[in-house]
Amino acid sequence: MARMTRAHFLQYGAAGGAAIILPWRLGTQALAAIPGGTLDPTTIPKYRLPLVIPPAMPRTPKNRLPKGMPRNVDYYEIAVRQFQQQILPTGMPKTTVWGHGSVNHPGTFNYPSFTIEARTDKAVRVKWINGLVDANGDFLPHLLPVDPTLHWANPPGGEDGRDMRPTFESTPGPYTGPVPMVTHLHGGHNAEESDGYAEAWYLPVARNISPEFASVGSFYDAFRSKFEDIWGQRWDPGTAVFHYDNDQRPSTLWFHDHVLGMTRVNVYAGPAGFYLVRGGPADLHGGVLPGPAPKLHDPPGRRYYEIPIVVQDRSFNTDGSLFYPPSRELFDGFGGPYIPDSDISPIFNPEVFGNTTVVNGRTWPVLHVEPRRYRFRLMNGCNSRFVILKIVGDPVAQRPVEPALPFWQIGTEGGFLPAPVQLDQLLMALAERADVIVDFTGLTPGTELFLINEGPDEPFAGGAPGTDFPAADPETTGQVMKLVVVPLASHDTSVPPDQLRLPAFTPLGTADNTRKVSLNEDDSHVLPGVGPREALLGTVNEDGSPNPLDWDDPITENPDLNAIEVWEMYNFTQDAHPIHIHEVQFQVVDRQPFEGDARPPEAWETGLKDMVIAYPDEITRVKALFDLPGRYVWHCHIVEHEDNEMMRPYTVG
Ligand SMILES: [Cu+2]
Repeated sequence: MARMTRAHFLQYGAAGGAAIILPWRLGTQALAAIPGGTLDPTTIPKYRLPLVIPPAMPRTPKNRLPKGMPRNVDYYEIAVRQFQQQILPTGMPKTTVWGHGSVNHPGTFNYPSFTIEARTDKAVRVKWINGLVDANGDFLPHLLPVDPTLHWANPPGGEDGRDMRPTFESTPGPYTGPVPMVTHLHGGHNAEESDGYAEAWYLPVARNISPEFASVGSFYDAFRSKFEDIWGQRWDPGTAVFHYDNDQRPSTLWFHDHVLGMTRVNVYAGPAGFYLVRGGPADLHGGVLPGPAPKLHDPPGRRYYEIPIVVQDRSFNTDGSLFYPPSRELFDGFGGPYIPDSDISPIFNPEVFGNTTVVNGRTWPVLHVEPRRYRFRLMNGCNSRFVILKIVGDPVAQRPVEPALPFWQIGTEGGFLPAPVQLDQLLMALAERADVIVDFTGLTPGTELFLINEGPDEPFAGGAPGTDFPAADPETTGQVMKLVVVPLASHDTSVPPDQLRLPAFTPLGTADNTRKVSLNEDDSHVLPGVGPREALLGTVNEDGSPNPLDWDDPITENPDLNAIEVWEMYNFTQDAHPIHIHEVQFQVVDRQPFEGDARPPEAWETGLKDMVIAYPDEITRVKALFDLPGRYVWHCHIVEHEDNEMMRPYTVG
């Protein structure tokens, strides 16, 4: 959904009727400043704090394991809590955020969360605790404005009104009640009861929650019973226990909230972390790749050469608090009428862009690197922003900047690529992961390099910076991290990336079925020229026209158990959407313009993936094996889209 351009604005202004506040966007620039908080991002000093390398998440100690826990399961008890963290540089205020931590290890609460280290074919079980309560045991309200007019979890609706779009007599303010949550392991090959279904949420246990409220989502009880029948472990109130078999290739997964209609604000507030699967025949032997990564019981001061890096955009207020748009008006100047006097939500913004870059929980950090090879596990953890990452010498040079060092991409969401791919830049959609090697060998200590972002400060529709869209502001969101070369302190025994042989994967066989699905955008049905209202998934009619469907329409995607299917995603919108299918790792087959010939996947898309960019006016084809029965979801990972109808349930078997 393109933010309103001048042409759009004039068209919509001409529609008349609606009260219009002139947006600041009507300037001489193509795009005006991103709506932000009271903290001017250009006043935040860059490269003051070191990059935080999240340690490994500790497990529940043996003497505290629940009765009957099998010995071969790694067991964790992980809560989400609210705390303060120095995200802005020292000397500036701390920020109140949410993050996960082990309840048995009080020092482990952090944004982003500590990393779960898992092994292929060794089960992990996590008791996920919604710990959003204060010291008195009262619930903590949300840190950010929650729009109650979406089709969302809606705990105040009680058992009859939960997981619905409520009706209102007058335009409501933000929801300030207890926060529902449910954790999804993104990229995991998991049974439905452990997948973190959007309607399997639960509130914290708090003493001041009205008995009228639903305390759990529509699917919580069914999945709890199923889990207890299979594994014999109870779900205590305010928790869910999920079991992950890790019967998948070594890969870079991550965990984050997935509650219906609130994921965007829950994730923006902080709780998310890496989950790395290692080992088995599809991994490389130790020492082939740069390492080590953090592991349990590491001594302090240990140097790491494998580092997970999550890039996120955020905005702040001068008191250090997170800023998230509190009104639709900040998106396109549309000041009402809102629901119930129209069909436009009052608070929800169709896309949200932050005006700072936060990396592993700090704005614009610095990483000291030795002149040797590093393995970076990069992830785009933004809400709406696509990034194009590059390593350069001058962070404010005219875009596009000449790269100083290449990335060697060795893996993606579903594990290793067939062969390393040398790239000048990394285009990363939301939730995409890039496992890369960067070789700093031979660089003189004192050399300064910069990781920059040349993606746009607006929705992405494909193309190149400077040609098809203005690159992100070089003073702010166009910068990510500084890399300073320090003297070599270790012997690098890793294999140079151009000589690496990566473990092969077995491609999927011929498809049993092909289905057409669609990506759509919808404007107001009652106010001419006002929109977008929401984005939707759907199917494709016989005549090739789109058939957009809501979250609660009957299920249309229902692969047979163990079927291999090709999904043809028709993107009828003007923007690229990053599409995620739960439970599977798929192969990208090809992309075909509505009018034109198909082209093969990009070189860095030739492994297994759980995310794919679907470009406007194109059919994007992916192929997957649906080998777990149950009810899952597929959705756009622009989390603002996901929260407002761009998600659909699907069933296997
Ligand atoms: Cu989308």
